[in-house]
Amino acid sequence: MKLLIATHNKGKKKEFLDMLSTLFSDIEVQEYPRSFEVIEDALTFRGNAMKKAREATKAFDCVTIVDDSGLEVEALNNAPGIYSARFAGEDATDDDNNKKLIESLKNEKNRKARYVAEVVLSVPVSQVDSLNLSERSKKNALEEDSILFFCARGTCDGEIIDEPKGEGGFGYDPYFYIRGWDKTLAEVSTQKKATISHRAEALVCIKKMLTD
Ligand code: ITT
Repeated sequence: MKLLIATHNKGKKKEFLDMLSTLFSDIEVQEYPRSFEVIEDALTFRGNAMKKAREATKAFDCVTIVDDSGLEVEALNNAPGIYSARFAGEDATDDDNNKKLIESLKNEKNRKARYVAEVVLSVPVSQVDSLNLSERSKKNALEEDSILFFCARGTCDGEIIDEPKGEGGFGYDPYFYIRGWDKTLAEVSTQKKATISHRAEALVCIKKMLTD
């Protein structure tokens, strides 16, 4: 099956590749050109994820997977949320965003946070046969403009710590601490992260919708 992983975030792409290869067989990944940009101007994770999926599927006419994801911090009224990639400004790096996060939480005792991912797998109606979907599983999708959209949300609970730990993961992972593991998400392998991650939870739901 040809699949477009429509993200410019290398960390996210690596995780998708790793998880998809265990969930689906025979995936041929399509190239996603750097020049293709979707303006993320919706006000929800779902809205932005649908917009990315819709525009990429129309442009490349291919089965597509996307997510819109982010970090919600309780003491910051769930900020940065949908603005997680640009918390410290339009062209912010992960380091800039992490610095702003830690500054924003200075003297704050409540460190509860969670990651959220809204994953969308979109399938042009003309290519539905390549997925061998049952009539029942097709009913799990929203249909719009001759595209089927399978959508699911996943979350991952943790706490924000002041000092980074670990070299793995991406984004806020070096500061995202999992108490039960006594580790941040940057200290574990991609495979271990996928046992609890927001992205993995959503993807497993989508896999269930496809095999219903
Ligand atoms: P694409 O839109 O091209 O996929 P992006 O990085 O802009 O790339 P989002 O708009 O969905 O993607 O923003 C997600 C941001 O949320 C990401 O840049 C990180 O800052 C943060 N984030 C989401 N999931 C994360 C994870 O698993 N680990 C660490 N940070 C994460």
